[in-house]
Amino acid sequence: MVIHKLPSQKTALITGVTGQDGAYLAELLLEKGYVVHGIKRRSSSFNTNRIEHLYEDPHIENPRFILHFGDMTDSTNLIRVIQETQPDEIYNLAAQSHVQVSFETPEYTANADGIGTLRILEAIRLLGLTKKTKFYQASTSELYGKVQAVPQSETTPFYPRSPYAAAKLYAYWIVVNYREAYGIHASNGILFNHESPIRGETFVTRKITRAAAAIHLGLQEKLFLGNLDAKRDWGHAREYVRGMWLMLQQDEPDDYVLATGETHTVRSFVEKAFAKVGVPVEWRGEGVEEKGYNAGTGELVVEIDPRYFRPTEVDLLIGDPSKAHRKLGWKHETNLDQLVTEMMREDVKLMARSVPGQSNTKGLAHA
Ligand code: NDP
Ligand code: GDR
Repeated sequence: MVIHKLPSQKTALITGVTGQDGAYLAELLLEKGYVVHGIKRRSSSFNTNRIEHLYEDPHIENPRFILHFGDMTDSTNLIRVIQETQPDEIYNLAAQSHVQVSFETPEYTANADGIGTLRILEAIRLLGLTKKTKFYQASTSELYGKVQAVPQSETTPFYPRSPYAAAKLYAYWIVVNYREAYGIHASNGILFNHESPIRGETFVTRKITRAAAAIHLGLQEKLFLGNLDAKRDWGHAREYVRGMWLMLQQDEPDDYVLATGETHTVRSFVEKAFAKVGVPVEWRGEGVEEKGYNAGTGELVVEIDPRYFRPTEVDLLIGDPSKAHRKLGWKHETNLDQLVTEMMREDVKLMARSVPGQSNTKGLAHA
């Protein structure tokens, strides 16, 4: 395919374009006039739902959104795609991103999330793009792991608590090293949890909003969860991808925390989500015996399943985003209540489609 671009047009390459952040970032960059290339994995079923609305027929002249097959574990593929696309900016969002799954697939997670990052940095170097291509790495608040200090900032020591976090630790430091050794404009965004209606269904927020919607519509009886006491700093993904872009617009590369500065338990997320569909949750029992009941009807709606507990947990995350505020002019806008409202509204709509004759969003009139 021949890609003609105007001299003023920037080119970006996004790995992980089919994921939550990849979809929001592709949308943002296309709005800004970029030519956007995305790497997607081959899958036996469609994995492009989140970017369907951005899709352009590759047969049209000068498409601005172009997908390439690829994988973070395949250097030859990464080198070829980077050589062909000659990007001004690379956003490395691809990862096996589920913390609990990383305990089951530690070697693959290290390969894709850790060495995968090295493969891209090496490609930039081997292709002579160290002065041209700016690089963003999707680093994570999971690096802080076992609490050393709060709120966590760019200077708080890391203590990873999962194979995922250990892989991302390698990625973080190899980015710093390539920046210092070869002068690459490479930055780490240390992003705290960010969610949205297109969040993966097995992360706890989306698991809760989908289940609350399904229970409300009579499609499911109860929800099984793990550790209700974990505390997370949850923001909105759309705002966080803007922060990624801002990092690459700076004269100098650097590392930045993006967070809201507030923390909440999983338990309180459950209460907020169920409240949006008129179900007040009352808790009885302790530890794995704790259960959540619909305080109105007495029905059991939440149970603990120990299989969702992690061998090592990250108990408390609360970020200090003041550097990003000061240097990037970035600040979160959506608070947790607004985030839960939006996720619940979208999941009730989604679930209602599977109920014959049901398309209402009753109970969400106030949401
Ligand atoms: P998702 O899990 O939604 O998306 C991950 C993306 O990576 C998907 O496009 C997935 O493809 C792709 N991918 C996975 N493995 C490979 C591989 N081996 N080769 C190529 N592509 C691969 O994650 P998010 O969008 O939520 O997160 C984006 C990045 O930010 C990740 O690196 C994550 O670790 C990190 N992060 C996320 C935070 C969050 O709260 N969301 C917070 C901090 C960091 P497919 O669709 O085919 O599965
Ligand atoms: P996290 O997100 O591990 O913070 O990683 P997740 O939503 O999976 O877990 C958050 C907390 O909820 C607890 N929890 C459960 N989690 C899941 N998934 N399923 C459950 O049933 C459940 N019950 C309780 C967990 O124990 C945990 O404490 C996310 C990912 O997006 C990473 O890629 C990213 O780097 C970090 O956020 C920042």
